[in-house]
Amino acid sequence: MQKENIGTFKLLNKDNKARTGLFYTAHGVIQTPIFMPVGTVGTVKAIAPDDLDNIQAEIILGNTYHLHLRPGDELIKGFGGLHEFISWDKPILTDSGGYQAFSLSSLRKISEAGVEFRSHLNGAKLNFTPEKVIEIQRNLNSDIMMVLDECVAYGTDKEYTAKSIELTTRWAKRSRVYYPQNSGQNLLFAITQGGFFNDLRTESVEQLTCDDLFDGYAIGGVSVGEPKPEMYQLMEHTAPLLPETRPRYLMGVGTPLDIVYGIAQGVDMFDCVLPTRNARNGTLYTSLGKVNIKRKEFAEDKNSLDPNCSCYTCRTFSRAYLRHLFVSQELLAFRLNSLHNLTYFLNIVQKARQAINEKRYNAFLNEMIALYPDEAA
Ligand code: PRF
Ligand code: ZN
Repeated sequence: MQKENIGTFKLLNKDNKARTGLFYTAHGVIQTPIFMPVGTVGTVKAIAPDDLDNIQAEIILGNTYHLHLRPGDELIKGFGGLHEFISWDKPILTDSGGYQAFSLSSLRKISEAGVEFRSHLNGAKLNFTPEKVIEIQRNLNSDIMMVLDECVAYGTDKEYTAKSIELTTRWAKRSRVYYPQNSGQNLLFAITQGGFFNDLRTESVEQLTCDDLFDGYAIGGVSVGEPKPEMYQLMEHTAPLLPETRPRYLMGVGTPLDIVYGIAQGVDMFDCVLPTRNARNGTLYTSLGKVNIKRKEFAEDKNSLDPNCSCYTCRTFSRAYLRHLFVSQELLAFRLNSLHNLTYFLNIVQKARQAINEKRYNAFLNEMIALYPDEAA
């Protein structure tokens, strides 16, 4: 990638609020809207990089907190960075670890300086500051770094949430001061918060976007246990407030329908453990809806899992064999199921891009609502 192009976000087409674009990072260009497979500890579980290439994954996630704990970001730096360490030469986005401090750890203490908490592995005391998580992500050499933020729990009151967005803004600005290269080798995204209060969401976006300091903007604090209609309302309110000229990333979302709905609101990037986690418990997404592969009805089923999928799993194996692998707890089940589910999620964003480019996104959204009637808000 030519240095001067890094951080460029080129808008290609719009269909109402939905948009397609190209985002330039140090390890290549990603097409948006995009789904990013989650590889928290430096591996997309059960899947090797050549599989990821085959299913045309364009960018994967890693996690600052997990990789700092094990094997250590200094060690990874010694290998030339995370791409070299894990043998993946396409873009990597790393989450800041702030969210893990809130979701995994007990005994966390939040202050102006940062967040103090204990390792979920050995109980060791950790101190994450905005500067520290940038330093870790620089050691990892991630293409897209995320700032440290505070993700408040669902149901947090307005008074606390109002103070919290101010802190998240001060942390984001400290991160930018610590690594001042806008459009640098390591791009930096800010994370907007604000709980489920529209006015605080607006305020958080205004505080973080006013000086155009960041290479992209995320919506954090969603999918924290709220009812679906609240989540959809929040997306609808917040996504259009974000700058038109920067990529917008909805963190930790979601189901196929959530993603398609988010795209309709103008979101460009998504990540979620759903395809890989569900693959490992036998829940598979198909063009005909969700399938639980362990069910008896598939015991002698000679058909492929999804007649409309061209992944290795669907090209090669019967439902009966996939069921057998799963009920026998064979390791191959994890790989084949994960390959298929990731293919399904990557196909959704591919189809979404095509629908936007052909100005028929609303019809595509309605097809998806029809496919997942129980999930529609
Ligand atoms: N902040 C960060 N990472 C996240 C989130 C957040 O709010 C979410 C929200 N569900 C997922 N991952 N830093
Ligand atoms: Zn398949």
